[in-house]
Amino acid sequence: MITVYGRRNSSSVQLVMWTIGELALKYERLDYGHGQKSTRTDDYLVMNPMGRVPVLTDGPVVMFESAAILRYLGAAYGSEAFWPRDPARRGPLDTWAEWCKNSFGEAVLEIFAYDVRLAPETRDPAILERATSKLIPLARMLEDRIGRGPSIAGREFTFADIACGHTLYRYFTLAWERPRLPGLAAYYERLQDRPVYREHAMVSYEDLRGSY
Ligand SMILES: N[C@@H](CCC(=O)N[C@@H](CS)C(=O)NCC(=O)O)C(=O)O
Repeated sequence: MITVYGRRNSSSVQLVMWTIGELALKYERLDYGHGQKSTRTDDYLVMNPMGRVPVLTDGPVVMFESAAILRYLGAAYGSEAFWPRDPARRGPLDTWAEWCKNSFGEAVLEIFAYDVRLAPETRDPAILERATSKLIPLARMLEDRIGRGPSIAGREFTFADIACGHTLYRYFTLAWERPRLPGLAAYYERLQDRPVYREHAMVSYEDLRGSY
């Protein structure tokens, strides 16, 4: 049985939960992290010395880092389409998965930190301006990659769509001046056709307001 330790409103937990949903795996999820059970106990720190969410256990396997968990689940349980076994097919997709998590996703999180985490009275608009000018070119790159889609790989839905799509709910709902990118907007619409995306990746962040 798979156990996920982490609160629903964490984007890293959302990445893992959406993967579990796509792969139709049995799981239990325990509410750990900000506002929930502590990730600073000795027992938790044995699983993740960073004291962050998520952690995933699958029998004897204990893991943290959501992108590594996505790859583990893909390799262990994914179909050939979701997780191509041929490195020559998977590698280029993994490039986008890595880029989406580290470049695009991190830039979305900077806007998130400004708009949600900071209390309004502590916000310096220069921070939003810097974050916006960082995110816009990255969003254009993602738009170019998706092209007519329907997915990052072209036809098939793969693990790379989870790495790229899990922050789009925040991208499209945070208060910032988004560029007009019809391909990216259409991609987000298509993701919303997936019930497990709506269930696991479109999670309210209202409880996190002012939490810095
Ligand atoms: N690179 C890590 C980031 C983990 C991380 O920073 N998690 C945040 C939530 S997204 C966290 O644990 N925040 C503190 C908390 O909830 O207690 C991953 O992708 O798993």
